[in-house]
Amino acid sequence: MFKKYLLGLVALVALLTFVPTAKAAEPHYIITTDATYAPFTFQDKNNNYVGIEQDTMAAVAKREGFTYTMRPMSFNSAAQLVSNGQADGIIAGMSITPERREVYDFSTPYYKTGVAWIVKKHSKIKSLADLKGQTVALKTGTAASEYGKSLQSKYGFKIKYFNDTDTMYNDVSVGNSAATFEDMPVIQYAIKNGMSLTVMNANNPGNAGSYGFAVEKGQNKALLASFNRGFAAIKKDGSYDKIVTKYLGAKQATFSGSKKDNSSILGILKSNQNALLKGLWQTIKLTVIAIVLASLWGVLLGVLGISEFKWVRGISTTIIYLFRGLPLMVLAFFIYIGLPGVTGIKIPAFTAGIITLILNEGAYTGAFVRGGFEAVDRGQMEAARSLGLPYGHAMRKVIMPQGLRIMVPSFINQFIITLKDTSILSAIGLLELTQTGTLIVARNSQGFRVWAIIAIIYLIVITLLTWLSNWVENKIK
Ligand code: ASN
Repeated sequence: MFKKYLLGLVALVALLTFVPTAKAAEPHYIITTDATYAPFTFQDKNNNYVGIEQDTMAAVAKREGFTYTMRPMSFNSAAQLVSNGQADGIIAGMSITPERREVYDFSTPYYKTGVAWIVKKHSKIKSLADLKGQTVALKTGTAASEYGKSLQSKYGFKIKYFNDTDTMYNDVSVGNSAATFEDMPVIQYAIKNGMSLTVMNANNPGNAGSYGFAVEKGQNKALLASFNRGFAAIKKDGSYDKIVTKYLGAKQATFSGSKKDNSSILGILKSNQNALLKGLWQTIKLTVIAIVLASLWGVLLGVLGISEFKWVRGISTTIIYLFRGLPLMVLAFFIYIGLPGVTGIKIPAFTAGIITLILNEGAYTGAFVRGGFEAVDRGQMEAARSLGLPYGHAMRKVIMPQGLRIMVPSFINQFIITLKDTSILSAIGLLELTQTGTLIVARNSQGFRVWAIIAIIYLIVITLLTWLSNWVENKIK
């Protein structure tokens, strides 16, 4: 009897302690967005994501009492992460289309759009017919690119795909591509802020419907309902319109610094100092962690590769073959976007990036480590064994020290390659140095200066890394 009361009491206490906290805990969501889609989402000079969508999301979340992590990346990746359940929602200037309704559930529309076709200022191209034989730049996976593609056979142009809007614009403005297709509000904002392009169909945009916030079809119903409720409220009380005016009315300088800031390399360096430092720090973190772990993994693969046992050698050879053969970007997409769709386990972009580097760089390291060990005269192993040293001992005391010494230059080489390879991880939205460059160009349109700065920073870091490696090499000797 007493036991029963006690149990009841415990249950009551548990209920009282947990129920209120469970109620107080706000739901947390992962939301993806398109990193370079001003005025909807873009980065300001302090590396903060701003724009109509960012302010809208913040206002809705505050009203509805949820929190979220915003993950900016390319539109295509952003959409895929939601369609395979890795992220909960997407707000990325995403047109509500019938095809997409098969895969996503959309909120009430929040912005009307249309498709523009765009050429360089003072271009000789006057009509779509002039595009025959020319190249048109499109952005992967977007409604505007579908629209452009639907005109391809009629007008006979070639297509080149880009991952982000700004690189695509730049390709047209420097004259590599003759034209591009993009959403009207997005291109108009860019032109207003100095992009030297011209819209050819300002009064006659292609039909593209409206933008909506989206979740995976049939999933995250609570989030979608919250968005709709919150959006209706901020629309009603006028705060949504204020947000729109704030961005459409603002000069680019408000977000990207003054003209003076952007007219010299020094000015750009100064006004983007925080962004560049953050990007550099991310690149260094990725590089150092990847170098250490990939080297360990690579040495292990190398040791297994000269094992006494054939099957062990087989495992090592297969792993090296597999991960050396896969392009780094494919591997990154597979780990970050592909695998979680099947396993249901979400992997943060940074972790996915590190795993990608370990597997790829580790495979290369494994290959040269195996080669290095094999290069140590086989006679030495036999000599060591005939002196009575067991295999493991002979390996550690005789073969490995000599082998590793031969490999030092290869290691240094691999370290430098690893550093450079981190730039490929910008594709999965990691805000390292290269992605930082993309985002700075997105707001100030100073491609030449920004990429010169980024290139110099890489060269400086690579020089430091080489010095450090050489110093270690001399110490070893
Ligand atoms: N407007 C594009 C679309 O709906 C998305 C984007 O480029 N952010 O496909």
